[in-house]
Amino acid sequence: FLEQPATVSVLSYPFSGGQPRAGVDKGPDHLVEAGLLKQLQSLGWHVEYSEGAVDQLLATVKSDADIGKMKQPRAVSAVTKQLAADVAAVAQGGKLPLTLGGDHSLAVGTVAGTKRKFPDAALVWVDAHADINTPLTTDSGNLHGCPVSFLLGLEGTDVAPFNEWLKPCLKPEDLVYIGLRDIDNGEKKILKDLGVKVFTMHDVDKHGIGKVMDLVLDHIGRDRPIHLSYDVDALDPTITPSTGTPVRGGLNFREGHYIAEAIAETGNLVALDVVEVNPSLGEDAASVAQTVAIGCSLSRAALGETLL
Ligand code: B3U
Ligand code: MN
Ligand code: MN
Repeated sequence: FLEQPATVSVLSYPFSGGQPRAGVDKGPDHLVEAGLLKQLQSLGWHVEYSEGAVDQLLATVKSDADIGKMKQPRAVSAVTKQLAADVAAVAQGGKLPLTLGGDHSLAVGTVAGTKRKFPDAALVWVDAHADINTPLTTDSGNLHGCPVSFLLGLEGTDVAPFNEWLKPCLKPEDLVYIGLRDIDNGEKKILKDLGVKVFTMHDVDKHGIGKVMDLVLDHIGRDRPIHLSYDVDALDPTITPSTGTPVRGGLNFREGHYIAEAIAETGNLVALDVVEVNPSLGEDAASVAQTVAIGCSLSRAALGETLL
């Protein structure tokens, strides 16, 4: 689905407004400083890099009072609106957008952008969390817990400011989750009612990651464009400690990379998000360095790095 020479356009989006912890906006700089761009070049990709104008976008938001339960809705909407345009432009140019977050509310923009070029794209969401709360079901009000409901257009998501630019673009059958283990009760009901394909950590334990990825690809099909949205908190906190909402019992190092490798092997990846790296969290500098290094190695694996 990409044009030759294969080009990855890295979009840095230092945005933290979808959740309360400072520091996740520093994720992109740390990933780039760790050498991500050169590493992708070494894999044979042409690499472009640009920084989203997050500060300028946020300057357009004068005040951002809660709307219902939603926190910082104007900031999230302004940033994801521009990100959708950026991702769509990259995809229209035959290149692969790699969005570096920032928090996972950014996926409202990335997936909406992918869907403008590839309406048939499947979405593989790797996360400890389902991020499918709606403005009506969310307890926290943090919009990084809600992006999937906006993409699906669930009840309660047809709200300003999002409905000024965002239209539902995802169908429940387009979506597969891997790694979930912290799902709110309201989210469980939504997932069951919609019949979304979910591979929780229980399923990874039961089948092994190899079988789970076979089932993932059986579900979405092997000839469709794939958007991979990777929250580093899907991995166990011993592997990626520097993230805002760690949950024990996660993917181990190989399981996490195998997911990315199996998607790469399809040759159908058209967009990648790597989100929720927070260099301000974690016990020490080694925790941060390890989390950042894994953000890089997951990106490489998704873009075709193999062990042999
Ligand atoms: N489901 C909870 C917690 C959460 C979601 N995503 C993260 N945490 N990272 C919520 O706030 O919606
Ligand atoms: Mn997430
Ligand atoms: Mn998460």
